[in-house]
Amino acid sequence: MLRPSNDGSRYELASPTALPNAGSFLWNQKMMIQITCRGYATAQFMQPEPAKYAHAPNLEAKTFMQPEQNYYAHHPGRFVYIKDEETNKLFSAPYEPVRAPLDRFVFSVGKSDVRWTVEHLGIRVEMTLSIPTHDVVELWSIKVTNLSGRPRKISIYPYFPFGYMSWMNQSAKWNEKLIGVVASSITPYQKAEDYFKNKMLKDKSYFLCEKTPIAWEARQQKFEGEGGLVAPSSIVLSEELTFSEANYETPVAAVQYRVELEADEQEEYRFLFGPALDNAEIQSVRDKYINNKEGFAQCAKDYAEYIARGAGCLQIETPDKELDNFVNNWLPRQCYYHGDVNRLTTDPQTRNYLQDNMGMTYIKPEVARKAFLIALSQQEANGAMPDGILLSEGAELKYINQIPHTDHCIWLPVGLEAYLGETADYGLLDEVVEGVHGDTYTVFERFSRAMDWLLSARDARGLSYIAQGDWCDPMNMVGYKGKGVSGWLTLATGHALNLWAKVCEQHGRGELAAKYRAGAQEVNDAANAHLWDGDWFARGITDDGAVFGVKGDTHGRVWLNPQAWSILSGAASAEQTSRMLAAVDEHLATPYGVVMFAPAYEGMREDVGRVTQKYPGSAENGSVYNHAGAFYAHGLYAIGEADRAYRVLRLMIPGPDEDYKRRGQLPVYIPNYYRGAWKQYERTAGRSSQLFNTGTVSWVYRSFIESMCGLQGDPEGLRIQPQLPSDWDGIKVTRLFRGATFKVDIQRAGVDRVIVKQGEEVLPEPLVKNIQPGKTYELSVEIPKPVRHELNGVK
Ligand code: CEZ
Repeated sequence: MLRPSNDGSRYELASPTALPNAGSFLWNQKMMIQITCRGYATAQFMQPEPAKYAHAPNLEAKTFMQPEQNYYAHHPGRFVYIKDEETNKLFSAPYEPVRAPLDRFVFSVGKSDVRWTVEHLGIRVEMTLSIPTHDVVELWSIKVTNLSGRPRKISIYPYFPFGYMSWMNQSAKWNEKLIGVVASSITPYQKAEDYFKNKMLKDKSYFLCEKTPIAWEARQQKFEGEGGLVAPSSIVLSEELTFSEANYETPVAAVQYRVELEADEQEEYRFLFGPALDNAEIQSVRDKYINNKEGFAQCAKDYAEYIARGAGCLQIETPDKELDNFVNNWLPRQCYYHGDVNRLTTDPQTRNYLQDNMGMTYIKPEVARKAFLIALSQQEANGAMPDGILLSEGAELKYINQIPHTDHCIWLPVGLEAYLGETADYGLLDEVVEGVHGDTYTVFERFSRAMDWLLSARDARGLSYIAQGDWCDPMNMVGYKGKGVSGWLTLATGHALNLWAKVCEQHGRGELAAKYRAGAQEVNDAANAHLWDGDWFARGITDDGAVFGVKGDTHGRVWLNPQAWSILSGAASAEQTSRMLAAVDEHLATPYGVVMFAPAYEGMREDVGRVTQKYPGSAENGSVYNHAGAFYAHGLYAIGEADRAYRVLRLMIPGPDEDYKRRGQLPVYIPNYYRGAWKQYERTAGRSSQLFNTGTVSWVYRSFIESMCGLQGDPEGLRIQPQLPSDWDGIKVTRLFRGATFKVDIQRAGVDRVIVKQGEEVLPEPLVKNIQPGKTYELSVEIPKPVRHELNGVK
């Protein structure tokens, strides 16, 4: 049903019904398209705010991508109908809207394209989607082959609906000169000032054809008639499409090619689909990609090169081939997507911006460097970080970024730790950053100011205020009256201060290091005094003084984040840690990963907030929220819990075997969550959100590189401290680091500590110093055998 290509660069799904919502995504800095195996698509482009060029059949709210989004017959999609002219039989590729039982189906997901092969009625349809590196347009090639061994007469009808574009003005018609259907609309608005803002919006959508079709349809209703999408009247009841126009009617692009194909004969068609300001722009797109014979090929090559630049810094060979495939091919691709386009928003949440760039550190560290400078230039006068970082001229803080969250400063030293480890670019700290609020400080000073703010934003007990949310966005009513505190944020503050203290020390600022270490100690002490519940840390204390995330709670009893971060911050003693790990195993571990908390809430708790209103087991309400799991894995590696950490990470990747159906997703990205609440809702537990925007991946990539493979930078060079799962004997790793290539063979041996050999020379400690860019280092690394195995006499 599902298999990778030999080199892992593609995944192929052989059924349109086994994982009906499984899909893939392509992006560039201006657009993104997510498309399912059955042909439904959600695409957006930036102008500079996100917009659509193919719409739902009624006016949509403009909001972020939806988890577990559903598809329906009229959902935007890209389809091709095939009619046998002799029998009048019909099917559609890739599968929707006709849903005919197919003889063969292959949905093939590549890193830089998406392809389908569909066979039915003795006809093969091959569809390929690619996008350019810089423009907003979809490039479609549709190849039709006669497999039946006899001459055939067929009609081919690409069907690309535009949907309901606007309630003010929408239409579509055939354009002779452009050779395509052009739909026009006016983005609805009501304020006079918006007229001027909207003037330059790309309100046209087009479907251009390389070859002139014999007929077309531009009006959705005319195309469908009474037959509906399963048997559109203008296909089934008429020999030719009817040349309809849409005049303030829902527009569509459907065109018809009638062909006679000899046995084995093939026809190829090419199309462009996208948004434009006016016909001149559409003409220029046509000139570039269709009139220029090399347009498609050049575009595919350029785009593949663009994607290849995000290949990352790690290739592994482990006993788990599916893991290798994911880590070598798909995980860096997803990190690159986040780091390169910032989720296609003009005001990414500050925590997302900083964490997405943490992932970019391992792919293009210069991008991460710049992100620190951009973010810090928007630091508020009091040292706080704003809720979102504005990335384009005229951008505004919108939606979630108008709600005060108190955690944004945390992510500065967290991301910096990764960045300095990877680059040792301590010069960054001395850069002078002019602020948008008129102040000027160095990076170092700005970090200190952010840490000072964290220290100041605490109550009399020393616990961190939560306002209307922390990392958990929808935890909006714990502290909206101004008193509530976050247990997680308190512990995260401890961790951030310790991380920053270390940098202060490395930067020759011992007195500041001492100050921030003392601050961390104070914060950790406060957490221990007010939040330790005997076996785990509580999640917070509400405005009215109720401690929650404690044994007495029927819902939201144990939360993962405070446990993970108490390990990182040093607040948890060894004794506390072992109690917490046992509690996590008991309350939060599920076959599909570790849930963010349990039991999931089943009704509104007004002193916690809208997280409790989400459906139990979905999103932040007790799902396997992978971002939280990634923090936990990071914490586990910090204390040498390699097996637990690996299990948490491995369960984030769909598969193998039957697990795919449960997750419903291809192993080409990690989703933001899998359904949790598995005790309450066993049937849906493990189901993927299908949302590939998530801070998870930066952490997971980091964990595989720095912890599992144990190849982490420090000021002197590359430190080697692998933490393999105990049932692995060894792995091979290629790691790019500071311009050099490290080929590392890691094997278990009868040693009591990590021994690194470079050639015949045993290094005095597991650290490669004086790294020469351009050089290849071949290292053999011996690591101790797992204690447990020796005790059991298993190996
Ligand atoms: O958004 C993410 C945020 O982008 O939720 C995370 C948070 O840390 C990230 O910064 C945890 O809350 O508002 C909501 O209810 C949504 O659930 C968002 O919080 C969530 C969506 O998954 C975004 O796609």
